[in-house]
Amino acid sequence: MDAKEGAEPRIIRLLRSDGEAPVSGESLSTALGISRTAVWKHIERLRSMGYAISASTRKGYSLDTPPGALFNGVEIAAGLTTSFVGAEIHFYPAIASTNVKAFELGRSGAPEGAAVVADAQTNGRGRLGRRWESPPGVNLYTSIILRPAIQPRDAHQLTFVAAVATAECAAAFVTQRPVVKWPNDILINGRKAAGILLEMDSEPDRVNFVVMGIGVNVNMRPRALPAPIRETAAPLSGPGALIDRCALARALYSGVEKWYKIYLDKGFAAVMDAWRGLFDAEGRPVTVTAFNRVIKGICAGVDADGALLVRTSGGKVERVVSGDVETARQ
Ligand code: BT5
Repeated sequence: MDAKEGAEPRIIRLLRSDGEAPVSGESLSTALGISRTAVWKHIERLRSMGYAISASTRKGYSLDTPPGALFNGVEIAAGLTTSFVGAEIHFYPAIASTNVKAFELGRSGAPEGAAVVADAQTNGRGRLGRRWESPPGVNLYTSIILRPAIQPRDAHQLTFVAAVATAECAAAFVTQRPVVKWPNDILINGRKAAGILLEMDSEPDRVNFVVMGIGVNVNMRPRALPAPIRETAAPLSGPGALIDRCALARALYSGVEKWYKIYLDKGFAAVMDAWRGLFDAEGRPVTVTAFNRVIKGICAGVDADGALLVRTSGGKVERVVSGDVETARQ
């Protein structure tokens, strides 16, 4: 486990703060308020994580690993500017599902904003027991614990918070305009670049915590995916230009914190205004599969509670709270 305010991200930050100049063990120990032996132990751990840190007895420590060259919790935390999202980062090279881990951490009292990140998931989950393809070395899989004082019936609203934050974050890394697909996908050029899985632990009248799981296809090439989704998935990065996953994770945490605060301070309507600006299916023919029912019609937008509205051929407007949508291409 790595924490933002833990010693190791701070050491990395300090070693990078003065260009190439070495930093003495003594100044690290003073800056961190820990003994020189403790500094040395942290340096050893950082080396074991893959950081190239050289030491000279006269000058001190130098770091030769450029920002973003490694993908781990220390590297994400070393440049993080949020106040609580990602303040505690639990990083795993491989894990069954970051959502499952975050749920366990939530149950054992992890604070709001604590995040789980994995380089690979062996059992990445989508909605309704579906699978989220999660190969190593290429994507971002993260789950954030939130503890909003809301009713369980309103918890689905946080899916829209996540979608706006993820789309806004994606927009900072790609030239194409990200689009949201109701209720939980982010599309680039009509292909799925990110998915959101919200899970909660609640009492009948209160939410104990929500796990906001976000999977982003960052550098994965679709040919790495199984055949059925090879045509429907896309990464954020274009050919030959990889995106720094640590920078993306930090941008995502900043976005989630920003939109979560807007949600708590200004209400769901403010989030939905932004979400509607990213939604392009209104007025287009849609086919919705919801609880084994298929509804065909024209998308009439999304109501104030985030339900999808579909005008069927008889003129009736159906309200859909959960389901999968296929939108005809324009
Ligand atoms: C989702 O479900 O889109 C939610 C995905 C959430 C994944 C994150 S990763 C971090 C956290 N930990 C987890 O275990 N999960 C969350 P849904 O709308 O049900 O879409 C699932 C469908 O998307 C699958 O049935 C496939 O068709 C397709 N799919 C699977 N993997 C994909 C990928 N990597 N990229 C694009 N599409 C994919």
